[in-house]
Amino acid sequence: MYAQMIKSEATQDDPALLEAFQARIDDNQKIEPKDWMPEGYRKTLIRQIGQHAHSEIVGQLPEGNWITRAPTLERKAILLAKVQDEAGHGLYLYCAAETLGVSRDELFEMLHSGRMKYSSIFNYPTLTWADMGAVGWLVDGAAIMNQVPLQRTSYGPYARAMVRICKEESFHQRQGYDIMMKMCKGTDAQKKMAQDALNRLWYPSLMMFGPSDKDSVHSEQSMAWKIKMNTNDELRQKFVDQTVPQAEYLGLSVPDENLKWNEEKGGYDFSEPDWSEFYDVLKGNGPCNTERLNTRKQAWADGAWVREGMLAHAAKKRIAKVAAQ
Ligand code: FAQ
Repeated sequence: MYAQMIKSEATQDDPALLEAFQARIDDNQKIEPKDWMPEGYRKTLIRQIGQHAHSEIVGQLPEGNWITRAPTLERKAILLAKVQDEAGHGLYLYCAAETLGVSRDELFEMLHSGRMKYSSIFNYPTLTWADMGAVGWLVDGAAIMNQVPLQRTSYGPYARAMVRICKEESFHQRQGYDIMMKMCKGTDAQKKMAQDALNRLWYPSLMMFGPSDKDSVHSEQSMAWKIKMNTNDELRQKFVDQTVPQAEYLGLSVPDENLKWNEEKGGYDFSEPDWSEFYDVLKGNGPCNTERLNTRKQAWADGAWVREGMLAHAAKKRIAKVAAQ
């Protein structure tokens, strides 16, 4: 792998290679780990896939908060399964990133030192059981809207990981909506709780798609390379158009007085999120940034004995193998 990387760096500026690479992308061919790729393509993928993997892992925390407090045994089992699925998604994605020549230890180090991000949404707290409904409905709903197109992304291992992830995210979204339905058909207090969850999580969910297109740094190049299939605003619009009728069905109101169907564009007009809040959360100043990162760092420290044990076991086996030769 290292030799291959050195070789690819030496040929980075070769216009013929770059042209042939772009032609493969334009022809919808998949790029596989051993294929030549521009360094920028490789780095962008590590950034996006790594950030995505971290989001799945950190994303377990707001829901993990409610496993011990789920209202019934059935709800607890469903939530537990969902949170375990998210761990699995993180693992597929770390594996996909590793095929690009970065190690899992390096990815964790970058998360823990703040050099790599995870989705802004997970820096908000989950205050009531209704938040479990709203996270499934809105957060998984937004994740699916973004990830279904990524099944066609140009990098083979990422596209294939997305296929399974999307199937599981659909189940997650349905279970979230099911919780919202129960709450909305329940007592006045339960419906109020559901409305409160929607009020708090609506704009953070819209932020999941990233800054508006005019402020997106990576979209243009990532779309040319088919690392991203849509712009941030395109997906945000699709999400609003899909979600507003679902809120209406629940009898809930979306907390946006500018929300209005626009016949001409065939979609809703809606208020932009507060982008200063978004950038502030990215800088580490969201309500839960410190708590989330500290929890992950603690988990890494707590797992040190497992890693050390496994390395010692592998070393022992290696010595035994050499001795037997
Ligand atoms: N949060 O130039 P762009 C899930 C950063 S999975 C934090 O537009 P790009 C499952 C961006 O990194 C959710 N940072 O960036 C689940 C860049 O900064 P950088 C995660 C954000 O990459 C559900 C800067 O802003 N999904 O939820 C965010 O082209 C329930 C400029 O932005 C994925 O990761 C943000 N929201 O577009 C788990 C999907 N938005 O890196 C548990 C794959 C932007 O230069 C419970 N990723 N930034 O320092 C993508 O599609 C893209 O990376 C975007 C951002 C669309 C997120």
